[in-house]
Amino acid sequence: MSHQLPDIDPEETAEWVDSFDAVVDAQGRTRARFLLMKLLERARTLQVDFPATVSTPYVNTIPRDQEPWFPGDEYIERRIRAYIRWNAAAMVSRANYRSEGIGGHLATYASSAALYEVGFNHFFRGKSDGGFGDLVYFQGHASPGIYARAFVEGRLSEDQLDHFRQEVSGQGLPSYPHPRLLPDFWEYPTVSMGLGPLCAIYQAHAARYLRHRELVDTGTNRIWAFLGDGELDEVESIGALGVAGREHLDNLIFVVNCNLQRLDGPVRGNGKIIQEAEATFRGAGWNVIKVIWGSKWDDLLAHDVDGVLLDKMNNTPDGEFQKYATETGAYIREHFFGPDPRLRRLVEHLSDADLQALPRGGHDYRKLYAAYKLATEQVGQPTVILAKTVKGWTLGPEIEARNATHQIKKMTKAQLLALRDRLYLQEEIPDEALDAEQPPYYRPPEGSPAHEYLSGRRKVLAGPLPSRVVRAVTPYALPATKAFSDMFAGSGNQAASTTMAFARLLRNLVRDPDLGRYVAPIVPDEARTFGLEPLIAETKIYAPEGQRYTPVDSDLILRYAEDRKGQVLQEGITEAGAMASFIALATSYATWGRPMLPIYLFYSMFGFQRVGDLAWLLGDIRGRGILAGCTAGRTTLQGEGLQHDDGHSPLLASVNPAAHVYDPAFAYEIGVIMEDAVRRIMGPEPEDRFWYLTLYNENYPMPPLPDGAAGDAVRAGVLRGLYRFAEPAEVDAVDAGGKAGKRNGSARRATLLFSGPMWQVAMEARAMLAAHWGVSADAWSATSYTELREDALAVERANRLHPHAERAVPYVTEALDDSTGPVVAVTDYLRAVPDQVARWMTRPFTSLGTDGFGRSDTRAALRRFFEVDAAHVVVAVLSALADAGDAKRDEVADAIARYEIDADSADPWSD
Ligand SMILES: Cc1ncc(C[n+]2csc(CCOP(=O)(O)OP(=O)(O)O)c2C)c(N)n1
Ligand SMILES: [Mg+2]
Repeated sequence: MSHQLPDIDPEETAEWVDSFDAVVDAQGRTRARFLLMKLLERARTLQVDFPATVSTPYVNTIPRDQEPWFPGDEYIERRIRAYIRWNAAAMVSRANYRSEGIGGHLATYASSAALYEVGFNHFFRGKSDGGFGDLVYFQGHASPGIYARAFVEGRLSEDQLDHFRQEVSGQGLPSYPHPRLLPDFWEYPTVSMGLGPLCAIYQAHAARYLRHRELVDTGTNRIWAFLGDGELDEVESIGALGVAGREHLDNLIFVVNCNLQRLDGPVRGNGKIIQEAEATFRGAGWNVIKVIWGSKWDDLLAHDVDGVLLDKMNNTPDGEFQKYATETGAYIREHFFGPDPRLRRLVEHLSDADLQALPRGGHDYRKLYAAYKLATEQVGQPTVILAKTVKGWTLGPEIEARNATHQIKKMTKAQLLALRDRLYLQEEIPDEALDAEQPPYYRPPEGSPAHEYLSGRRKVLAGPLPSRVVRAVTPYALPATKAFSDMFAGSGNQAASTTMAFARLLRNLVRDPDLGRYVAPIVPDEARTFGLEPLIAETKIYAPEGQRYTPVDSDLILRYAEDRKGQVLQEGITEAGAMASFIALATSYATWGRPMLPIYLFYSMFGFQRVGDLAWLLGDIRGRGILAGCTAGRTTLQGEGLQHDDGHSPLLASVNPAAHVYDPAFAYEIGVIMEDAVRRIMGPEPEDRFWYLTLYNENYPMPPLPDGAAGDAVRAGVLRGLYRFAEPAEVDAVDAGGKAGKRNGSARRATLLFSGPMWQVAMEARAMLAAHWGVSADAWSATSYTELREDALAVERANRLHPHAERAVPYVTEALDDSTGPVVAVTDYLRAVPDQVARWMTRPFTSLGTDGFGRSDTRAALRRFFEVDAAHVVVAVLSALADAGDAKRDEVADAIARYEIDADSADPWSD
């Protein structure tokens, strides 16, 4: 590298290199390394800019002489920690003795108790001062410890602890952080590993967005994310680190509990997870603080004049460190210190017991305090604290650092006694009180020093945590109907797609004088595909640093405009990131007391199937907002092929209990659905639900919403999921090739159901049925099979459980009852979508859909291939009529021949 730069003083350079060579020769590599490190440190002090090295030696980042004064009462904090440790273990154990197999975790919290307690006693801010406090993402498997602290604080009762993992009674404690099931307590779901850290990064990003846009003052609030070292394996954990580095999110702190173990065994048995993580985080622009060794190691390091201890620390793999955590002092002396006489001498003055008790940094309260303090003072960078701990710490030799530790859920009486002694709780938990199956809980009485201290600290730090608070806010004035009525007018002769209609509605919403600024449009990298260039030019892309360059299209009206106060979140090519951003804004009503209306538009194929787990988290966290799956439909998106053609997202969305799923065909349907959604999200009685709309890029003239009572009926039907779009067709003439038709009224009847662009197919088939086969069909827009199914299931249940009540009829059954003949549904998704309502059909029901892998071709070719074109709909109707004796088999055969259907081709979905 440097040889490409001119050397202005080769002699001086040679002198420096020679002296360095001499050090290596005379004093060895360790000393040479030391000198280099010193020089780099000096360079940093003198602000000589030099690219950061990715890793540092395996020692604490903060040297002993730079540790701040510890302001707490260490003795009493240790007592409090002991109570919490005890109650956490007792709760899980009791639950498992009572209900075999109910599960729970002992070892995760046991390793991270000090990590949390330093936070609770000195850093995490609550909300009792009217502020929003700190946003803390607790490691999912550490939840027993968080419940145990809430119990010690008096926030949870013994009875509640005894309902750990038994939620059905209504008063139980969820196994993990689930705001859906314990909405006054948990705030951020984390247990699906990787999603917590990802969401925390975007939470920090969204906090800045809200601040820059002057919507919420989030300036003093920190986001803390606690995660496991094994969790770093998840791509979601580390995939967005660059966002935090790039945007200088110094409101964000990660604490990684590096107990060197995951569920099965060591995280990096042959390597060093802390060193690997350090390099990853540093490379992404994070401030890294390593807390590896407890205070007792400081003296040893101070005497390590030959650097042999440091070498040993650097060269010992994690698997070995795990082993030391299970071994005696003699073993450690022999294997860690033993091989090198200089090392052995370093610990001559220590007994075996001393050696065994040399603690790791993550259990050393002062070291952690120093790290947290530094992290909270860091400016311009997010911080990660990598704290080395022992998994199952204090739980005794049969549990600590064992490979099976994660799975241990019950403790024997002997183990509990040992734990009690280790925690010095003989007075609080006397022998006679200790029953293995029902170990007692312990809460320090009110007025006791521990209780006073504990509540005093939380008072200073603005109240308890976690605590989910939904503040009452004055509802916004909902957008004037003009924003929506634009959708109701139709497009005349002009062809438009539902995506274009939606983009226009979005622009109307953003321009709304009351609601507009709270709308947060989100896209990964597809704004152009969805026709959002005008929106970008108008409201600009959020960019924390503004636009520091002249955009290439600066002379155009539709230019790529970035701004510190920009409204559009263009998150780059990261569906997971965009979804995490959406989640942060979808919950800002709770987090920041500021309801927002996030509207996330994505390529529908890269929606639920890509980030389905985040969508599940969105339901858990009670998010409110609009998801729009654009370029939807397996045959409507032409020319893209198998990995782009979405033929199943409405089905994937339908399994999410928080989702309202709609598949609109026309602009006015979008208007009706969105008007309802905006009211239910932002209105006076908001619902903790989200909406999923599929949007297409096929252009056709958009019909208007009918006026008056007819329009009202359509509106109601659109929201319920089904309404009649076209009356039964007139059948007054039958062409020469067809069978004898009858005049309308006595003609054969059928009903066609369509959704989205398949309305064209249905209407064409309706005309062909009338003209060629004397069948009068009506056509219905099925805007949501999922809503229809939910209604039908509710009715079915009510009927089942109330045998004497009058039989209620599901909406879908009732609606379709006023016509006759077979029902044929045609969808651009797999047939399971319309089949959601098959069970409530009182007429013969056939569904045509696009099962199988997508293909690239023209729409016409694809619809023929997947057997969802008008000809196939006609054949399906005739076939059903023939089954009912209302048509001859010959008619079906004639239709197949007439429309040139290859009846002997293979199923399109068979490969
Ligand atoms: C996405 C996902 N995959 C798997 C699991 C199951 N699981 C729970 S805890 C765990 C190991 C956790 O190890 P680590 O992150 O190191 O946390 P520790 O308990 O050691 O602190 C696994 C695999 C999960 N909860 N989420
Ligand atoms: Mg771990």
